[in-house]
Parts: sequence; C-alpha cells; structure tokens
Amino acid sequence: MIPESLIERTLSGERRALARLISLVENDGEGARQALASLYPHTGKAHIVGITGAPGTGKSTLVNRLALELRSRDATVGIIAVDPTSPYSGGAILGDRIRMRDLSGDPGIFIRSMASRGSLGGLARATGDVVKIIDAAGYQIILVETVGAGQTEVEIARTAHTTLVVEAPGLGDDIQAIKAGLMEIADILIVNKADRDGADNTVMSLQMMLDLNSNTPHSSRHHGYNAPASPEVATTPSSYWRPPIIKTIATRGEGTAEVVDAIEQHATFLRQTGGIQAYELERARTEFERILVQDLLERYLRLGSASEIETMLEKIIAREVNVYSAVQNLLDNLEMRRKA
Ligand SMILES: Nc1nc2c(ncn2[C@@H]2O[C@H](COP(=O)(O)OP(=O)(O)OP(=O)(O)O)[C@@H](O)[C@H]2O)c(=O)[nH]1
Ligand SMILES: [Mg+2]
Repeated sequence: MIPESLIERTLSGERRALARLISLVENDGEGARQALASLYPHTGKAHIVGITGAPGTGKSTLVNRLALELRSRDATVGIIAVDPTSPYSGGAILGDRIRMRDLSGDPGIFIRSMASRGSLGGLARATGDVVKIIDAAGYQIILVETVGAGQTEVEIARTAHTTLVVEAPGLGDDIQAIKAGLMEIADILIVNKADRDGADNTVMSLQMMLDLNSNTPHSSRHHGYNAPASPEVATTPSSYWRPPIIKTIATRGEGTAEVVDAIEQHATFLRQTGGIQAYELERARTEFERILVQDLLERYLRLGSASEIETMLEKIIAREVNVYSAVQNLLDNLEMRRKA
C-alpha cells in the first residue's frame, strides 16, 4: 500500500515525496491505482506541452531553454523525458552542465525521465500516470519530450494540450516521412538549428505542407471544439489555429521566448474555442479504452487456464483453427462458465 501521508505530502508540493510516489506508481505495485484515484480530483490544472520530433533535432536542448524561459515568467515547470536514450538522467541534462545545475537546483522545476521498462503500451500508460501526479503536485506547465518515431510516441504527444514538433535543417529522406506523420499533430512547428544552412528551406517546405493540410477538413485538431466542419467557415481566424513556424537556435536560447509566447497563445485559443474540452474528452477516451482492454485481457486470461491457452495457440500454428475463431471460442466458453 502507498501511505496516505505520501500522497498528502505530494499534494502539498514536497519534491521528495513526489519523486517517491512516482517511483511507487511506476512500479505499478499494490496501491498504485488507489494512489492515482486519490490524486485524480487534484489534476486537470496543468497545461501539458508535448515536444516531439526526429532524433537529434534538439528537443532536449529546447526543453531546457523553454523551462528557463517559463521560470523567468514565474511558471512552475515539470519535465518528463520519455526516451531511454534521452540525455536526462536523475534530473541531469548531459552536455549542458552549467544550465543543468540551474535547472536541478530550482525548486520550481521538477525533472523526471521515464525508464522504458516493459512494453511500449506500458510506457504510454506510465507517462499518463506521471503527468497526472506532477499535475496534482501543482506544477503549472508540464513539458513531455518524446522521440517522434513510433505510434506510442505519437500517442503520448497527442494527449498533450499543445504539441510542438521540432524539425531541423538537412535531415535525410527517411526523416521526411516521419515529418509528414508528425505535421498532423503539430500545434507549433519549430525549425531548430537555425544557425545551420537550409533552415529557410525547411521553413518553406513546412509552409507548403501546412497549406496542403489546411485545405483538408480532417485536420480537426486545429479547430475549436464547436467549430463547423465546413472548411470555408472553419478557416476563419477565430476558430482555426494555423500552426506557427518558429525558428530557434536552442543552444543559444534564440527564439525560445517566441515559442513560449506561442504556447500561451495556443492555450488561450483552446480556452476560447472550447478546444480544451475536446482534448480532455479525447484523452479520457484513449485512457479509458486502454485500461478497459488491459483489464479485460487480464481478467479473461485469469479465467482461462494457462494450459487451455497453450493448447489453443498450438492449434493456431497447426492451422487447425484461425485466431479469430479461437478468440471467439474462448470468450464464449468463459461466458458460459461465468453464468454456470
Ligand atoms: N548547431 C546547433 N546544434 C544544436 C542546436 N540545438 C541542439 N543542438 C545540438 O544537437 C545535438 C542534439 O541535441 P538534443 O537536444 O540532445 O536533441 P534531441 O532531439 O533531444 O535528441 P534525442 O532525444 O536523442 O532525439 C546536441 O549536440 C545539441 O547541442 C542548435 O540550435 N544549433
Ligand atoms: Mg532528447
């Protein structure tokens, strides 16, 4: 069981309690769910910002700078790095030791990196839980860094209120494909490493992709909650958010104030258009479905015996039965057994 006092101390903003509680919940032991249930009424206050993009585009460097900029505006900041290779460890950002000390010595900043133990689906769940805990502890802005390569990372980024997609000039063709997928979830586009050649070309190609996107009605993410579906009406300035493109040099902190301004503008846009409810709904739905599937799976697997399942798997690989029928049979059998 997780002691009630640990939850109380987390809620009153004690950092050590917060770190300890996160570890306990991450291990998903006895009481993790109970702790999250107690914290839940205290969540929903933080503005959650996802930062994603191809490997090495400068996300961590940017996050570092954004945190400093937000602190200078008196916001408290939680940082979550969802990536085993991310250069945060134990609250440290490698390669940038001076500012690292600035960050980790500041009581208004809390840094956590997510160990990627278990499945990727587990990572998405664990990240959602950690966001809630840091939110309940009272941090006003939560920055979540993910490497935008896989479905899980995109899923994590999608559950943020504001998603930053970080690009950099001179990336290869394989990266272009990632880029196209990430464009749809971007609320703010960053062209980092603007000190390098080709930054203006990158900006131009993003402009073109945005022009294409804004003509397709399915980019609903950038409309207010009650925005009409018709593209002509939806593109009026009041109900359509066109992702700004901002050039930054994260290593020098150039452009980071503009990025924070854009985050604030997007938060205002979401509040004014009711978009925030749409995000909350989407997030609740994703989470609900994920936990439903997980719990049902566990429950069914517990009801059936291990040997039954092994026998069934062998029939599947012997082509005696197909996987759809196998699942259907299992469900039917368990239903009957439950009723009996
Ligand atoms: N020239 C230049 N280099 C930069 C800039 N921003 C970051 N870098 C460098 O790019 C490298 C990668 O930066 P990170 O911040 O670790 O990038 P990342 O996107 O977090 O990387 P992963 O988490 O591994 O995907 C580092 O060597 C940074 O110093 C920039 O604006 N200009
Ligand atoms: Mg990183």
